[in-house]
Amino acid sequence: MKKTIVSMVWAASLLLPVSLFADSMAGMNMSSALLAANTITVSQGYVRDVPPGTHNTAMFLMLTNTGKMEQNLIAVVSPISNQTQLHKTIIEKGVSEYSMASMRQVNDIVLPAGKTVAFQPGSYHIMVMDLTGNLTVGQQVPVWLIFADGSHKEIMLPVVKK
Ligand SMILES: [Cu+2]
Repeated sequence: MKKTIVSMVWAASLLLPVSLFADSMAGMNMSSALLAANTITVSQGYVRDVPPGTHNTAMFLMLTNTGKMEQNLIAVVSPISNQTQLHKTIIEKGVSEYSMASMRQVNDIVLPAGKTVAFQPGSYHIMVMDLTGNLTVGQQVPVWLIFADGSHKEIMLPVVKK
């Protein structure tokens, strides 16, 4: 959505006098520095190895928002899978002393400014469904993180046995 607005601003700037054009160029540079793809850093990421023939796995990572604006992760895409979802594991207290862990799909994950959000077992994870092939430990998997502001970040995550 924001990307469309940026393109419209860009198109409008072509019709403006030179001085205003220069101002809007400065604005463009600033907005590019504010894009999620340029302010989110990734660490400790991996794809969990699963036995051959398994259909699903999960990706885990730490996302740090180094910017001053909140960002939203809305989707993840990778060629190892036909479908990925953003999931959160929720521990639900039962009526007895037993609690049950269940996974719930979420539409987006908020990445607060200056904070690190951990995708780890028992919490947020990237659910990888319908694997297109078997995984190999040490294999480097290309992954695209897609943000609500229309920017994306391409990263490589290793397959790790956990
Ligand atoms: Cu899940």
